[in-house]
Amino acid sequence: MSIVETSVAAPLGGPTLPQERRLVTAIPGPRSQELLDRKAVAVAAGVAHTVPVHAVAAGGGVVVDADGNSLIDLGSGIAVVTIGNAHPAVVAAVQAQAAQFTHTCFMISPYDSYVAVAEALNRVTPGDHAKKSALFNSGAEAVENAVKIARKHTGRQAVVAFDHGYHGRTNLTMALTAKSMPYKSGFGPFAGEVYRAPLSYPFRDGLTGAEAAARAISLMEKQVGADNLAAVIIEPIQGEGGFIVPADGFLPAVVDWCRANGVVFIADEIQTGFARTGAMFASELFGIVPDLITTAKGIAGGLPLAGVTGRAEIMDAAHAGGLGGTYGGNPVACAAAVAAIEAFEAEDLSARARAVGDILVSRLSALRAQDARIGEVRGRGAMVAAEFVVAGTTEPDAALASAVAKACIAEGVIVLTCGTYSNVIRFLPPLSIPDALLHEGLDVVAAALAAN
Ligand code: PLZ
Repeated sequence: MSIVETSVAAPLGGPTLPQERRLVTAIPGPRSQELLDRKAVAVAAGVAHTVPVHAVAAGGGVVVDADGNSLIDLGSGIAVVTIGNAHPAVVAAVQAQAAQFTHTCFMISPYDSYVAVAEALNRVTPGDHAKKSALFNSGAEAVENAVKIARKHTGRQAVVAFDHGYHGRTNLTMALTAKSMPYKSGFGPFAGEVYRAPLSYPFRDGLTGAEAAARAISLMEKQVGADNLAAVIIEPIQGEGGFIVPADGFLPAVVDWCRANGVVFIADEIQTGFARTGAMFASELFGIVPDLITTAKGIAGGLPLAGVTGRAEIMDAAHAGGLGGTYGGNPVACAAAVAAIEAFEAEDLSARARAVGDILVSRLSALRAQDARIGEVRGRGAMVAAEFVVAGTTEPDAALASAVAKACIAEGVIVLTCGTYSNVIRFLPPLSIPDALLHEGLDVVAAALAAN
């Protein structure tokens, strides 16, 4: 019998769910375990999971599983449901659009919601220059297309990405991604003409922003050559790499160098975008205006959609028919994005992200003051992380990060790890989480740390 048929009646999702942590079985409970057994047989082993529960509903700040457990969500499905899972405006927009039509292919016959998303992206992204957008299905696909556009515009081929960078799992984006295991190992050969520059990682390199920028620029000049370089791509705050916030001045110096040398500066805001960092886009926090910006994740409240937005003259470099894809800018996903972007603005979710961030930083900093195994607490807005080290050193402690994360999950709190050295726990709660639940989640984190 299938797990769905044997499940307890699925509670309604979205904001109607009781906002509580509730454990009625061990994690995983028997119904989740049944699904995990089926998954192991039916789904390729490469598609792993970190939280062993079978989700049946989610909303506000909780995920409810098939056994009736209610877990506090401090991960938002990797920074996707920033506005809250099953946000009522997104649900209504999806239902209305799905009843109207589900697909025409925008390259065959265009429709309004795609154009509306492009207009909204052009309006809400940094800079007041003329902009255009193109829509795709996933973050990786947006990154691939940003590189295609930059190459066509410049007539150059090389691309520079950074240490600790993450840009996706497709062939070009694997080449751009820094970390081998699990993203790249055994999957080569990778795309050519990709070069890696050193980042600014204040906790580990002790450099000022200007010094770190000079180091990166020297590599670009000496090992690549500006005349060969189409684009520089960087996450304003590295996500998968460990929530690394560059030192002040690093990003502006890199942008200035790009502009002086005709290199397209691409900000990958797939994880940082849409109010996550306390601004609509993290670029604003660093005072930079990217030439191109890639978006996905938070854009559509959980529906798969991604975008490339940027200077109109760069975006228009690709010939008619040069960009597209069967599903890119699917009408249901676009309707969701229109509703989500409205909610970001109407609910002032950037302010909410800053308030959530204040709670995260003050609670985690208090923990750090008592426990030298937390080397650094860092982040912006509701994108905050704790980096674990061997006390008194900067030596990464991946085992501790993993043990604490596992203990939190067992106690009904979803936390995610990240980092090149796998020693970082990151906090990305949905902005719809009630403050009391966020505090309870952090109490569980504190207890898990004390017990390990
Ligand atoms: N660029 C900055 O964060 C996706 C990946 C999780 P896709 N990050 C989560 C995993 O293990 O696959 C991401 C990102 C940045 C690009 C991407 C890629 O976005 O929508 O996963 O393709």
